Order: sequence, then structure tokens, then C-alpha cells
Amino acid sequence: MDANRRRTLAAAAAATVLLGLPGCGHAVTPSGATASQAQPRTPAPAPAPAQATTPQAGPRAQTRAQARAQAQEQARTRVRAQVTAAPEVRPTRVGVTMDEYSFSLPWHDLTAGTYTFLLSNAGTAPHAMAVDGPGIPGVRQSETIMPGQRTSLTVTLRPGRYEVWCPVDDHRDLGMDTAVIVR
Ligand SMILES: [Cu+2]
Repeated sequence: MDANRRRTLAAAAAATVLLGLPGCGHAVTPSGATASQAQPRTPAPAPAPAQATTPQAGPRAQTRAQARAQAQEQARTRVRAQVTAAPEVRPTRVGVTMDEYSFSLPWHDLTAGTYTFLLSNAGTAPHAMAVDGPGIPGVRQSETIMPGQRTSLTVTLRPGRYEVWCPVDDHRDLGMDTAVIVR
């Protein structure tokens, strides 16, 4: 409920209390006017006579009404499905192998989005993956993993150039230093 609607309801409640007091007929306030506008006293229009009065029109009209109700229910189901599907945008998974002294990225040109880099250490030294670029505060860095171990690093990439390197010892200078271009 939005704030305007809440105020109108509060005003209506106040007006009801004021009008309910004996001898307070003169005490109709501006909020009372608002309340009567919000709740018109005009009677609801009489229900339209059912169209299914003749034997010929009856079953067909009923079928149309059923079809309409079914379509509305299907539309509601679609909306519910969209609402529940929205948060399920999953990161794109990219496998990365680390060894001495390089990263094997399957490709270096990525489109903007969220990625989970699945890291595996195929070498004989500990390694990790650090990423720096647009939208990353400081540096995003995976845990350091031992030979044969796996870990992952999830990063949201925007268009631009990202530096990728291994922060362990002097591995960056030894060659574990590359760039990823995001379009
Ligand atoms: Cu390393």
C-alpha cells in the first residue's frame, strides 16, 4: 500500500469517528471531504442480466467464459513463473588451469556478465588467481590452492580490460600474468 492510500484510509477512519459523535455534524473537516470522495456512496450498478437466457446462447457463452478464465489463469501463471525465474541468473562457468607458470583460459574475449572461474592447479607449486579491472574494488582473489586442488572465483565483469595474475611469490613475474578483454 502506498503512502497516499494509507493517508486516505487514515483520513477516512478519522472522519468516521468524527461523524459518529453525537452533535458533531458541523465538525466535517477537509479530511472528511476527502474521505467521502474516496468512498463514493453511489450504489454499484445492478449486475448485468446473464446472457445465457436462451438455450442456444447458453452453452456457447459458458464456454467463452471458461476460456477467458482459463486464459487469465494462464497469464497469472506466466507472471508468477517470470517473477520466480528472475533471480536465477547464473554465472557463466569458465574452467581455468594453473601451472608453472601460466593460466590456461579457454578464451580471452568475454562478454560482460558474472563469471565463476573454476580453478584447478595442475602444477607442482601453490597457485591462486587475482583479478583487477573495471568495477572491482581493489583486487578480487581466489584462495591459494595446492597442486591437484580446485577452487572457484566469481567475478562480475564489465566492458574493459582486466588483469589476471597469480599473487603467489613471484609467479606474476615468472609468467602467470595475462589480460582478459570484456566486450
Ligand atoms: Cu602461481
